[in-house]
Amino acid sequence: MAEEYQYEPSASPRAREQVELYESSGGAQGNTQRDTGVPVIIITCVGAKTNKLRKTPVIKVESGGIYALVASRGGSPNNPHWYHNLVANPDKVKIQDGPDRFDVTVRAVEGKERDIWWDHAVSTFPRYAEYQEKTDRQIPILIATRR
Ligand code: F42
Repeated sequence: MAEEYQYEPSASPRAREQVELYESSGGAQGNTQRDTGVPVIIITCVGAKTNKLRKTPVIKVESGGIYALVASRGGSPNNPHWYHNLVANPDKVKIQDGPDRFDVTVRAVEGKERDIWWDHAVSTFPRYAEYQEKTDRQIPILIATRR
């Protein structure tokens, strides 16, 4: 996927630096959320508007090899851009989890299935519950499975 698209670093310095450290260390560094130590993965996706390659750190919420990508954006009123990218290009997504990098396909989850993943997400990273309190937006969850 990477050979077809031009990489555009995140506009967030924190996210951009974390991606650089994660990738340059082969996943050995930059692989936790800075003040909680909770593991982090890197999502690579294709821009919904620019068709550029985008890379974003998110919390590792995983069960049985399936990953839940929680579009919390700190509880802001709007979904993160990466969420729009994944919805627009669900088959042009990679995950890096530590040293492992692999292609995934993503899909949104709703209802009971979403509730189960939400509970797992909050038990992994309790701040998600605080973020949901901050906004009327229901924080979307996308499920990523290996291709
Ligand atoms: N964010 C989460 O939402 N969930 C998490 O679990 C999470 C964990 C996490 C852990 C560590 C860390 O350092 C950051 C973490 N973040 C988490 C923050 C996350 O990395 C992102 O910074 C945040 O979610 C915002 O994502 P964003 O995609 O909105 O990024 C902004 C900063 C950005 O890069 N904006 C670009 C810009 O130029 O303004 C545009 C990016 C883009 O993808 N544009 C698309 C395109 O076509 O190129 C269009 C997208 C559209 O909206 O159509």
